[in-house]
Amino acid sequence: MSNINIKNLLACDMSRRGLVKSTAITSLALAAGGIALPFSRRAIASGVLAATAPHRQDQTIWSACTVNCGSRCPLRMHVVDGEITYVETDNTGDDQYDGLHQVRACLRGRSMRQRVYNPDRLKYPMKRVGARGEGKFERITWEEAYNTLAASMKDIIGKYGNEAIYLNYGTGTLGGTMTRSWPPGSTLIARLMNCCGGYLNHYGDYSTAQITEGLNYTYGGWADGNSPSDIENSKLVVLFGNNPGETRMSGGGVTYYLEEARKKSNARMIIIDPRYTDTGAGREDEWIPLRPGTDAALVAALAHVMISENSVDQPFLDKYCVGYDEKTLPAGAPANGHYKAYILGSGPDGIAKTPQWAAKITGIPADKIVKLGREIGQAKPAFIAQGWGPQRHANGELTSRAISMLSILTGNVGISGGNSGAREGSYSLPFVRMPTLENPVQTSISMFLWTDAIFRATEMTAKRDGVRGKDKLDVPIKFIWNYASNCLINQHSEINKTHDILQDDKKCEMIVVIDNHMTSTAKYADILLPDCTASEQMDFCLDASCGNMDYVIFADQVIKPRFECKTIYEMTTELAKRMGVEAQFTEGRTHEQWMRHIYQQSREAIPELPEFDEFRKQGIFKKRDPEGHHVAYKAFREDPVANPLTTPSGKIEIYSAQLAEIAANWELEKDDVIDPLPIYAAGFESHVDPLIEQFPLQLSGFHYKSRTHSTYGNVELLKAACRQEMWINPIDAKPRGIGNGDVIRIFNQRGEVRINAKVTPRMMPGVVALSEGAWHAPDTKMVDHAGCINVLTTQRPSPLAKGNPSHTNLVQVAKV
Ligand SMILES: Nc1nc2c(c(=O)[nH]1)N[C@H]1C(S)=C(S)[C@@H](COP(=O)(O)OP(=O)(O)OC[C@H]3O[C@@H](n4cnc5c(=O)[nH]c(N)nc54)[C@H](O)[C@@H]3O)O[C@H]1N2
Ligand SMILES: Nc1nc2c(c(=O)[nH]1)N[C@H]1C(S)=C(S)[C@@H](COP(=O)(O)OP(=O)(O)OC[C@H]3O[C@@H](n4cnc5c(=O)[nH]c(N)nc54)[C@H](O)[C@@H]3O)O[C@H]1N2
Ligand code: SF4
Ligand SMILES: [Mo]
Repeated sequence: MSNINIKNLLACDMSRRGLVKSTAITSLALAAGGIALPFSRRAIASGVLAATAPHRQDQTIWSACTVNCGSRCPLRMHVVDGEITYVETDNTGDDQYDGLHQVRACLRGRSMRQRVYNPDRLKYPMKRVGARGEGKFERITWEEAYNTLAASMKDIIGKYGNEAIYLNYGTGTLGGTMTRSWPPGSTLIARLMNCCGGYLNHYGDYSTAQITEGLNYTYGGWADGNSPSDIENSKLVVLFGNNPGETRMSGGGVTYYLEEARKKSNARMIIIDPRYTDTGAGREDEWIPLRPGTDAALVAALAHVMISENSVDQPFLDKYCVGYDEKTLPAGAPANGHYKAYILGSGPDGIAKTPQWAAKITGIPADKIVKLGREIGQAKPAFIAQGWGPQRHANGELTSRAISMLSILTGNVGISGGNSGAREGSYSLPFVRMPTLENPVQTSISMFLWTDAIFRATEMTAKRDGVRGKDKLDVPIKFIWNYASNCLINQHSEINKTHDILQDDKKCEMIVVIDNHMTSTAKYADILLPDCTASEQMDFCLDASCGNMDYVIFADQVIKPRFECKTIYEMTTELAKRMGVEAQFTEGRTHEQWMRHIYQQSREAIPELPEFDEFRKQGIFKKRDPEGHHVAYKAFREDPVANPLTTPSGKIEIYSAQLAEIAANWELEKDDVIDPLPIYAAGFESHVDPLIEQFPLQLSGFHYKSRTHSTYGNVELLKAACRQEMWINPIDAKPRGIGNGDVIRIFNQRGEVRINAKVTPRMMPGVVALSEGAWHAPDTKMVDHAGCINVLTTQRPSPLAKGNPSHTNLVQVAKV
């Protein structure tokens, strides 16, 4: 079995499984149906219609929800006279958990009709006429839009070079193949730009910037995880800031596996999160709230318990790891620079990481830490995993490495029922993607620092700002492609600062936004292009975080493009014509011909795939992992010499010499810590920052069930079902005179948000939470009235990854 690391080929959220397995043939029992509806609403609906209207054509067409929620779902769209009348989901297969179960869409996907027919739909190409962000536009023709863009591209490339052109992060349709919007290098925009000399690239993502960098030094590359289906072999499940009940909601997603697998193993489940999540909601055995940003302190104390009580897996640490104790500390590391010394207090800081020490930092009582340390030390195998909430912090790189230490200390890596301490992994079908050619430009910036690259680009260096491929940036960003992204405003940190940066159109000269809706980002466009939704074009949809049954969806064209909307392939083809690169760009293929082409290649990799037209009727192709469950680092565990990791030593690096070198050479700001060991360091804007005097509450974000980030944020039904509120404990609400439902002000030095309070014991005292993605609604004083958290977040990056510390914020809260 060959292991191919595919992290760099795959998308932001869902494809992170680290490994593609070679396919073995298993018999497939796909129910031929999918379009056959037994007693469905279709029969009822057409019965009703038949009584009132002459014959109308009622069709069911497969489509999909392609947003970035980490899941993927098929949608069966009911169409009458060219209009979607209602939406259903997967009805194929035997629907057995161990078989080919149904991939049922969540309420967001099922409300797709309300996104397609939303009053916010962009109808025509437009150009800006007011100031940026004012939202004043004038309708133009597609001809004018294409010609303006081609002229601007030529002008900017001529004046500044290709590094002045930037593809902004955007995941609105990353589940698609033709329409795929992320990573930037895998989009049709990239293909176009690669035909025209290239563009400034970005690395990292808003989802996992810190863990990607952090665990790269521990495991080498993207840290893989066991499939959640493997929990059927676990005795204990420990989840750090991992909330599949809200972030993996599909019937093909992690939440379903977690529940079904736990039914089989009866594994205890402990949830460590400042917020009592829906993943818990009565299903957990224990919820342990802790202060945001302090997981590494908790882990250090758990390690103290396990080391003191001799429950660490010493043979595993000796054979597979570097730097646990003196024996495996690399040459060149300082004396007592190893992990055990750090924990027991004989390292440079001289502090023993006792439960009492951690209790003060985390807010978890010391006796609870002792009990948890014993439980984790004794229950084998244990599935220890982290979501990406703990790492989306100022000290997230250290936190991600620290949490993985629990799996490492207990020897749970590479075994069935265990896990690496990273997020769960899954099986992955080797379906072929649209080829997007090579970017001739090597320079890249962290996806989070694009605003800096507009106003202080030439000051940005490799050692201070993480510029890659060059020692420093030579030119600022002058042209931004913003495709299926709300990251210009809504999803990027510190909105008021971004607003100021974008106001000056001498700095960034051209912003082109391609979206379906008039989002807050769209308001900052110079040229605004109306895209087709997934319902208006044909595509394949894939890359779900899907346990041990992967699938591909044939998302057919359901209705004609609305208004003057066009597909991304048509837009980029027209631009390629005007840039003189059409032949290279299209290779003579239409949209459908490209799909048939990549499907043909995919069938070579996955021989069980049916013919194109059969697949089109069938809608979804599912296949179970021939290995049973995906076990991360299995080959390494079996034979670490034959199958080394890609770290410099080939082993798990608890002490990283590479990080020691970076720590010695990079220029860091106050409170920024990079360390060779997975230590606890509070980071900036923590609960011990002097700023706490002025802003005494820690504000953490979370990903919300009513939206996928901001997408679906304009569906009224979903807004009413799951209201936007700020969670606050009664202990913090009472002295502020705040009652449940009251309108409150949440503010800090960066801005102010007004929204209703949810007063609830589900929130840890001292911490408040606001879900990310609400549509920014500023008044004339830039006070937001929708609950958009990015008014309050900072653009200061984390030290190593230069990533977004979205969940690290200090605020004050008051009743309006
Ligand atoms: N404070 C805070 N900020 C965060 C986060 C956080 O936790 N806290 N999370 C971060 C994370 S993890 C991520 S991944 C980012 C996500 O940020 P984005 O990638 O910007 O995700 P969305 O907000 O869903 O925006 C996607 C855009 O795509 C559009 N779209 C949807 N479908 C289509 C389509 O078919 N075609 C086109 N052209 N457009 C389409 C939508 O209308 C929307 O405007 O946000 C980040 N921002
Ligand atoms: N419904 C829905 N699903 C989604 C998305 C969405 O917007 N909506 N977005 C998708 C995307 S792109 C991504 S990247 C993923 C995001 O997945 P995650 O990053 O895992 O989601 P979050 O909600 O940001 O964080 C998970 C939990 O971490 C907790 N947390 C915050 N800080 C800390 C901390 O310091 N320590 C601990 N222990 N816990 C902490 C939060 O309270 C939250 O409950 O979700 C995906 N799924
Ligand atoms: S939002 Fe996610 S879980 Fe919901 S239907 Fe879409 S892909 Fe499925
Ligand atoms: Mo994400």
